[in-house]
Amino acid sequence: MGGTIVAIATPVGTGAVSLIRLSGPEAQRIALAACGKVSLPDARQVALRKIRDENDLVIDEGVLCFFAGPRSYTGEDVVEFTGHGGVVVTRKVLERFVELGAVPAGPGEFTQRAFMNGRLDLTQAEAVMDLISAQTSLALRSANEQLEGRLGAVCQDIRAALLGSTAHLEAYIDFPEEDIDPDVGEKLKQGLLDQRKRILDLLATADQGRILREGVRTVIYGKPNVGKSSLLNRLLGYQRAIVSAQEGTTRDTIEEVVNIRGIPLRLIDTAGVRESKDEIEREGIAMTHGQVAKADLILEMRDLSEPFEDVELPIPEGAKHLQILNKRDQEDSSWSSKDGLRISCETGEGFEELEENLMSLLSLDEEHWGVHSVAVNARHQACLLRGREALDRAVSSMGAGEEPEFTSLSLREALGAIGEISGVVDTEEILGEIFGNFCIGK
Ligand SMILES: Nc1nc2c(ncn2[C@@H]2O[C@H](COP(=O)(O)OP(=O)(O)O)[C@@H](O)[C@H]2O)c(=O)[nH]1
Ligand SMILES: [Mg+2]
Repeated sequence: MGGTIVAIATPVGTGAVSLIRLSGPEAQRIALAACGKVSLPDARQVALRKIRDENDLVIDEGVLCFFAGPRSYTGEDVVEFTGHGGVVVTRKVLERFVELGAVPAGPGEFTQRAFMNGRLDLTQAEAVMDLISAQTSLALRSANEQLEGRLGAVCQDIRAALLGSTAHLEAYIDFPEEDIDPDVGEKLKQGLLDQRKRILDLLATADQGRILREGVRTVIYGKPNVGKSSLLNRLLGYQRAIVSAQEGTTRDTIEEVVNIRGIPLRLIDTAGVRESKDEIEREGIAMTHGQVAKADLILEMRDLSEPFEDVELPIPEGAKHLQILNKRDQEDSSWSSKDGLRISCETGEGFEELEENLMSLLSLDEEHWGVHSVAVNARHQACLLRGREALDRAVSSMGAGEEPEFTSLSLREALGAIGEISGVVDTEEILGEIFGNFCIGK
């Protein structure tokens, strides 16, 4: 870190325009040299400029903007050149900047610099990536709220309160002749329990966070030919999976994300479950059971056109599960006394009701979601769990009348864990993990 980095910030390919971004102490010098020494526009103003090669030949003409650090995305001097969006011309401009001393940026390096320079905390930096990869309006809203710093603010609050308690407790360690006043001890303990509750509240959002970021793992499960692949296709709106009257057509699992009322469902179509002699089909059926075991939601499908049979497929205990009766357009009379959600993948009947059932089963809808302004990701969850464990140790050591040093040690650990969330205490390792998943130029 420290040099001047450059990257193409727009996707590679042909488009109307493409944006090339420079950041670092040399950004201004490099841009000026590339423009053939014509002055740069004032900070935050745009001007039309030509980028020239070493022989003064024009490579491209476009709009140049200069952001003087620290008032820029990265906190450093930043230059953005918006040129014509051709693959070759864009690459040539990039190469020209490299020739003049810039270094190609790694994934997420601009955002990492923004974090290093205090423009964003770590949760906000992660939100940038969440925002870019948001697949639904709810995921977008959640990313925007995190980008505003809500999660970071809650964590900072918890940390500040714990820090206060730690300082208070450590004052007793510094004056060993004084015992902790039982009243003060009780207050300290209550303070820790309050923060523990806030940590638990954040932890409770982890499932929603995963669903927003990755989708609800929804497995379509049933016997062959009941219409599982037809359901996937219908919900997707196009023919993704092969549908056929021949049993055992789907042998592999097929995964696609659909957006149902703002909630991403990661739909997994599976091989129908039956006794099979075909080795490949048997492999597929084994995969089906694997998928069912990992599912957030199981859509168990049955066929109304076949006579009713009183056999149930095994469903893991506690799994969210919805039974769907398909082919209502050809319902056999043996089903007439049976309740259940009836749909037809052929005619599209019953799909409104299906969506409503899904939403209430997941207790998710846009209105409901309004109360959850933050939803933690797997990294936050791991930090929170460590924080909670350390806090538990601190609280029980106080109750057991142990030396305050023990309590203080556990509190320090809790502080470290919570601090990692927003990056107050960072380690190289965490940063590499987070920013390595970014796109180049961000
Ligand atoms: N009449 C009727 N046929 C359906 C319906 N859904 C699927 N099918 C037919 O049932 C057969 C099996 O469908 P498919 O989606 O391949 O079932 P899968 O083996 O469970 O994936 C195909 O011939 C479909 O056209 C439905 O709602 N009504
Ligand atoms: Mg199928």
